Parts: sequence; structure tokens; C-alpha cells
Amino acid sequence: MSAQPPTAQGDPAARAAALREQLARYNHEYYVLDAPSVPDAVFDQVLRALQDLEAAHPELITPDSPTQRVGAAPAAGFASVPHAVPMLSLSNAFSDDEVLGFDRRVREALGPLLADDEPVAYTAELKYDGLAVSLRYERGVLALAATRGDGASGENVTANLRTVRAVPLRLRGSAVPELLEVRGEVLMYKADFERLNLGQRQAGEREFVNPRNAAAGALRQLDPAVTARRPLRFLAYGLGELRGAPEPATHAELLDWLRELGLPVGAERELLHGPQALLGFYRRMQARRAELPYDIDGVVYKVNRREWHERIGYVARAPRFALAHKFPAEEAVTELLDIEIQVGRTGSLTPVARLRPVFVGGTTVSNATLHNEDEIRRKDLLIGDAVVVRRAGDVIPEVARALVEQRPPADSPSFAARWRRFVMPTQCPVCGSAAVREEGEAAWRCVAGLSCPAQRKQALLHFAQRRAMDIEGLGEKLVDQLVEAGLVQSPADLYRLDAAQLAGLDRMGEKSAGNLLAAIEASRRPTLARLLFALGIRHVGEEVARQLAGAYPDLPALMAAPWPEIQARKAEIQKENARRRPRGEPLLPVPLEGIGPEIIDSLQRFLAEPHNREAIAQLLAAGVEPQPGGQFAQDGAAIPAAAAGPLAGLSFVITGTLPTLAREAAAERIRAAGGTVSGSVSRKTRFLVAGEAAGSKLARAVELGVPVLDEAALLAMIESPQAPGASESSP
Ligand code: 9MJ
Repeated sequence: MSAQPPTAQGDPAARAAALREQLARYNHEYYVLDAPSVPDAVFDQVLRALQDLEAAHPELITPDSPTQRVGAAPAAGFASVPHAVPMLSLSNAFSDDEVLGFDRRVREALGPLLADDEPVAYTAELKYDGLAVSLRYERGVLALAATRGDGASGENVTANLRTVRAVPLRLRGSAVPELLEVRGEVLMYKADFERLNLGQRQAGEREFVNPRNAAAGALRQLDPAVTARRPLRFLAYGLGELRGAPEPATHAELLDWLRELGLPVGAERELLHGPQALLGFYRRMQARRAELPYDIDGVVYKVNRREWHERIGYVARAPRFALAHKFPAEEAVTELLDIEIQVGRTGSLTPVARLRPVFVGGTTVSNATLHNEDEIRRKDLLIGDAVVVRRAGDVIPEVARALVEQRPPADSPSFAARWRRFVMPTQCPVCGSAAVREEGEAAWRCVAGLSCPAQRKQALLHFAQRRAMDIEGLGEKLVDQLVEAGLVQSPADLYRLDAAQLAGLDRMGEKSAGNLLAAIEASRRPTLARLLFALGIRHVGEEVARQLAGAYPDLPALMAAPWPEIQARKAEIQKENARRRPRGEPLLPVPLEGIGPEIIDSLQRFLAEPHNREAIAQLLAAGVEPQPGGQFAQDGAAIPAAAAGPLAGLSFVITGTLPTLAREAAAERIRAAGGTVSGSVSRKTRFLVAGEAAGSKLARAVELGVPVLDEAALLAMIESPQAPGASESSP
């Protein structure tokens, strides 16, 4: 990619024109076509070439040169400018009914223009959450940019809009109208907003609250050089004054034409017929809201035929031929009434915000998790604060921030009456046991384990949930009662419940008791994976549980697994693979591949706890029969010492080249026979299997007195039913 078209080499004027044309094309590809052809660095390089050329030939500078985007600040703030055609706002709808009403009124206004069974054609587009502006192009050159203001006149923000690269300084094509006023929205893309805030954070500056606020702030900068550093965009959606060109007949054609003239137009627009199609568009866009590159606060419907617009008319300052169908607001302000502590299944103490109920994101929110004490400090939340609650799409509601500016001074009587700082308790609020915050952890934990009723309840709910043991009907209220009545201490107790015990509980009729007992009964034969997940071992989610169930035949095998050895062997294999990878040699299969040291550590701790082992034993004793959850893992690392087979409990190391078996094949045979294979010789190694060219491992085995086998001896051991050790030999 050359910055110097060869034809323009000699003549500076022609070269400047060619560079400008090139830069305009890059901008157009980037902002209008959404298909950049060159990296940003090339744009910058071409821009610099033009700057150099203009510095050497100042007489060549034109007002629409891309070097002239950042100009001088307006002398006395923003001047007021009248709009030649008023900038309208839109009527809002929040419900399906209101959309049906809109369509009905449109039909009534059109009267005989529409056949009885003919649906109205609408363009549906997105409602960008930015700031409306009007751009005035005179003979194709950007002459004026104004905010909406009160609709009749706005502020002159030309100097700032000129810095927005998505706004062409000159329209494209040969059929440019004498005068064009285009209406659209200035906004900031979400990714650009995140980058901007990252920069603010790194510079120790105040972060922006959301893309819309950041865009509004940028637009109202008195110094256009500041605006130029904020990544603003523009999307066109309407027409103001037009001279010297015929008006497009439909809104869809208008948008196409604006795009041809080089203006960015949103991609998500559809031509739809009748109100049901509009509602479908609304729901589709609502579902896609989070994945769009910019924030939208709804969709907009416009009668497609522009010649009908005047006939349909206006109410106040809003057209009756268009409607904004808004999404439920994602943010609302309410009061942080209190912060309470919830005790989780693993004892974690989670602060939860109790909020004055507020309607946000389509539901009423009265609680929101605050995650941990650091989060409360980071957000500088005080009980009593006015807070912004956010619920975007289906995500759980969160307290986005406090309106700190609404707090009275800390020494005032009104502050003392309502505000207070939250202090994390050092005791479990449910059982009173000590709470500790471990090194490197964000959460405080109650140390009482399952003797804490809160943890017991959470553990039972986890055990019973659909993705675990799937005991239908065993919900929060019932678990509370069962635990409080002392009927259920651990999961195994569920399997000993009877109708007489249940009859004593609140709101427990004969029928519900029967249903519950049947649901418990039906859960007696879970897959091993489900049972493992149901046990609620920290870091053992569904996927890890599935992997474990694939590697072990049953629970006793898992409980007897030699975890330190497995971990050591994994580390060795990973080291060996790290050596092989750069050489392109085949990699060894890694045992329990997705199960990292943190998980193994957690499993080991869980299984080392006598009360956990007891809980498992009781489940099995109570008649829970886990079904094998999958195949044995190929690598067999997880086959425990207690597994059956002639080599059960024996550990092997293989070294050198064996006469017939590849090393990994020999390892598989050993594991299939119940033995384990490790990568290095230690005192715990029971046998070394050595082949041709065995080196340091053989020396080490001899040194430690570890018996050495050849391949034939190994195979004999595997095939022989007799006790191992009988066929020892030296190579
Ligand atoms: C927004 N905000 O995205 C209009 N708008 O049309 C769209 N606003 C509008 N159209 C007439 N897509 C007045 C305002």
C-alpha cells in the first residue's frame, strides 16, 4: 500500500487531492461500509504525508481537508442556531398495545389510501442511545452541525462534529444536492468506551459512567482537540432541509441514498408489514441488544412512504407516522436500605444489598449481590446511599454505583440519621462460628462447615437441584423446615424420611408428602457424575464431575485414588510434552487433563475430611447407587490402587526401547492391569521396565534397589494370575 499514487508524484496540488481522496476512502470503508481495507497505521501514515505536503504548500489547504478536522474553539461558547426544519422528537411506546394503537391511528389517518386488508409498510430501525444532531451540507461540504436543543434551535457544534471521522467533511458522488440537512445520532461504541475508560483509569482520571454520557461530554467540549480524542461515531436516520434533489419516496430509499452519499447508516433495518411484524422485530432486537456494538434503548418504526407523512401529521412536536418502542430501562435509582450477609454452600459470606424495590430491566428488584467486601469498598457504597441499580437483559441485577453527590457532609445530623458504613462481620451471622478471610481470597468464610445450618441448607439445595440429584419439589422453604425440625442433617437423611415425619411440616399435605418421597426415591440411581456434582465439592462443577466419573469406576475408587502421585505424574507428563511440543514429537496423553491442581487440591481436602467420607458412606448405605458415569480414561491415571487386576497397587516406570511395545502401549497395558505408571524412579517405584538404551533411570533403579523387568517379564506378570513379584528378573 503506497501513500503516493504514482500519477500524482510531480504536482503537489494533484498529490494533495489524491491523498485526500485516499483518506476519504479509508474513512468511508471504515465507518460506512464497516469494512476497513487498511490498518489504522496506514491511515495515519497517509494523513502525515498530507500534513507534510500542506506544511510545505500552505496554499493547498482546503477547509474539507482531513487535516483540518481539529480547528479552533468557538470564541464564546456554542452559538445558538435555528433549525431550518424543526428537529422532532418521537412519541414513546412501552407495550404491545401501544404499538397496536399506533398502527390503528396510522390506518385511520390514511383512510381510503389503504385497502381494508392491506397492512401498512413500515421501516423498523434501532433507537440509538446517543445525542441527536443535524448536519448541514452545502454543495456537498459540511457547513454546520447543530444539537437538537429545543427542536426549533440548537447549539452550533460544528467544530466538534468535524473531528468525528465517521462524519464525512464532503459528500460522495457526482449527484450531490445543493443543500442537504441530515439528522442522526452521535454515539460512542461500547468497545471504544471501554478503551477510553481503561485509559482514564490508567491515567488516574475519572471514568465515564456510560457511553452516552461519554458521548454527551465529548460533544459539549469547548476545545475540539479534546473531542477529537474521544472516539465518537455518527449514524444517520433522517432528513431536514433538502434542495436540489428529489425527495426519496420512502424512508428505506432515503436511508439507502444517505449511505450512497457517504453517510453511515445503521445496518439493522427492515421493511415490515403490519404491527405484528413490528413486535417481532422488537423482540429480535431486544434479544440481540447485548451483542450490538453500541447501546440502544429501543427500536423505531416509521411509515415507509414519506409522501404519507404529512397526511398522517403530528401531535405536539412528535410525528404520528413514527414511534419509538422503548426497551425497559436498564438503570434506575433507588435507596440502599441495608447490607445483609448470605451464607453460601461453602461457607462464603456474601454481602447482599437490600434495596427499596425498584422497577428496572422489566422486573422489580429488591436485592442485589455485592459480591464481597472489596467490591463495596471499591464502589464506595454506604448504607443509606441513593444507588443506581442496573439490570441488563437477563443478567442478574447489580448495584452499579452510588450517587455520592447526594450524600450530606459526614458530620451533619442528616448524615448520621441515615447513612452508615458497612462492616464485614467476623462471625457467621447464622451459626456464630468464626469467619475468616484466607490469604488471596476475596470472600470471608464461616469455618463451621456442615454444622452451620445455613451451609447445610445450601448444601441440601445444591444436592437436590435439577442438574444434580434432581429431587423435584425440594425447594428452599422445605429445606428450611427439614433442617430446622432436625429431620435432615446430611443428604443421606433425605433417603430415610417417611410420610409420618413429613406430615408434621407446614403446608405438607398427604399428597405433597407422597410426591416428595417419590421424587427422593426416583433419585436413588444417579449417574456417578451427578452424584459427584451433587456433593458440592469446591471447584467440582458439572464438567469436572463428568471427567472424574469418566476416569473412575465408582465412588470407593475415587476415594482411594493416590492424588499426590497423580499430580506428580501429571506434572511430569506436562513437562515431557513441553519438551516434545517444540520438536513436533507426538504428545503424551495428559491424565485428567482439564482437572488442574486447584481442583485436585480441593478434592483431596474434601475426601480427607472424615465427616465428608462419612456423608458419602451414609449415602451409599442409605441405598443411593451411582451408575458408572462413563468409560475408564484411556490414560488410566485415575485407576486407584484398589482397582482389580494382576498389577493392582503396583507402580511402574518404563525406560529405554522395548522390543515389541511402544512405551505408551506398555503403559496402557500396565494401567489396564491395574498398575500405575510414573515418569521417574523413586523409592516408591515397585518395578522398572527397561529396554534397549536405558540410561539414567536404570542407574537410579539399581542404586535404589528397585527390581528391573524386561518386556517379556512384564507381559508374563500381566498374564499370570499369580501374585506379582514372582517373575522378577534382570535384563
Ligand atoms: C434514534 N434515536 O435512533 C429517530 N432515532 O426519527 C431513529 N431517532 C428519529 N430515528 C425522527 N432511529 C425523529 C427522531
